[in-house]
Amino acid sequence: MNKTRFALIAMIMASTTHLTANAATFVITNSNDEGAGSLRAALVDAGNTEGEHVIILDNADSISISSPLRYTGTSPLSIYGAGQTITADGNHNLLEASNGADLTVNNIHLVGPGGFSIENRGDTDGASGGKAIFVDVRDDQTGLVSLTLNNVSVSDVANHGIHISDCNLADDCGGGGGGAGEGSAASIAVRLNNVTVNNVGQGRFDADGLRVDERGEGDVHAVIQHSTFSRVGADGVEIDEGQAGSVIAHVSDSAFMNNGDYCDPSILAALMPAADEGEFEDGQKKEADIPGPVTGSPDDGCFEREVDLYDSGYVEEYAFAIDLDDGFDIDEAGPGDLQATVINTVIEGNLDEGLDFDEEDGGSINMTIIGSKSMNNTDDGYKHSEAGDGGVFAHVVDSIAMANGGKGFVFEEEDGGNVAVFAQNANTSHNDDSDNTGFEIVQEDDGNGSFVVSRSSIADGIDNDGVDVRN
Ligand SMILES: [Ca+2]
Ligand SMILES: [Ca+2]
Ligand SMILES: [Ca+2]
Ligand SMILES: [Ca+2]
Repeated sequence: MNKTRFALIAMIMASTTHLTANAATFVITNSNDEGAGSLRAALVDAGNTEGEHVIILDNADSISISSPLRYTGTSPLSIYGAGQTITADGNHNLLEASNGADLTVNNIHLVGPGGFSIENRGDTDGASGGKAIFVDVRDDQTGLVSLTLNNVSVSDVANHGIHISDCNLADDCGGGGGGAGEGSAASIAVRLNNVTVNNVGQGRFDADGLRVDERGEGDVHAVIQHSTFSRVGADGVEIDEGQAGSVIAHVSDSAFMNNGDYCDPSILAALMPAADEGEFEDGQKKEADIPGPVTGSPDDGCFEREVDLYDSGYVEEYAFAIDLDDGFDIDEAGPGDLQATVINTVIEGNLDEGLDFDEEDGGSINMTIIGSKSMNNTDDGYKHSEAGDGGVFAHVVDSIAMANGGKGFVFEEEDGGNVAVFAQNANTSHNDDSDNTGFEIVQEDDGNGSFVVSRSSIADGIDNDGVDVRN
């Protein structure tokens, strides 16, 4: 052990041993998958004793594991690496806190077996697909559950890169406002600093870079800084908050790039029905006469099929689409707000929206975007939709939306509430067909709508439905 390492260990020990009488520090001295002195053994020992635990990987070698590293304790655990790589030799989770413990991980790389795609899935034959880090919140948990990652990278797992689940349905929780499941009274805090998530979620449908499922009472607090999410099969980051509670997210100096391509259009487009949409008069088309769900594809879950019927039961319209995903997706439902700040962040080349924030039921969207760029995303650059009571309040400062397939900046407000957007030094061009596509601000029904624009260049125009624009 060199002097620097020794000093670090001494410092960590000094700073933690006073925490509780039972606190234990484990120094890992070999890179074996199991047995005395291994990381696995330390996790088991820590899980069997009360108190705040520290594990220090003092062995510079990397570790190859043949099954998940599991901490079953409920006391906080901190793991300090020195840049080691932990590699999974199969399609399984790497590191789990299976009883909702607060978990802190520093200076470690977690790597799955890789090679996953829709044509080489990780969720067949009863497998669910490995995750790099999985924190499972207890059903009876209260207070705040925290996951803190510093200088951590995760890559090459089939399922979510990082998953925190406060939902009793585990991987079947589903996403979005319609997400199912029940959760504990606890809130979730996730802090990522200098975290790289790359090439994960390519082995199954709806597997994200960072996924937070929050149900029951409780909020999600997310702080993401100096972090990158790229080549994720589904969303770079997805936060799903259902029932009571809010989402409060702060993102700075980060990047969301080229995410959302698990349902690879270059493979699936040829499997779409020849007529992938249709609109009919009442009495013209029976449901049995339109294309049915796609079957026999590499993953039939990738095909969205929407059918609207007349009261008579005849088809009014139908449409098929391939389900692609976003750079950064937040869905907040039930009572509670969606508050977010996005600062000095790049959102580029994602296969659906760059940023897609939805708030429904009681509560508002409070959004601040500073010094950020959203470019070359397939749909909108930054999309915000609010429904139910509550409004949309947004500041866009020194930020760019350019060459997105949809609109640049979208702020939609429905039901009770107002929409107020302020833009200063915003720059938009070449979004969609450039016909009033730089900003879209919508006041759907009752309430006020205002858009104040200062020192901005909106070359592709403004679509202000029910909204007053002031320069
Ligand atoms: Ca909860
Ligand atoms: Ca809520
Ligand atoms: Ca809400
Ligand atoms: Ca509203």
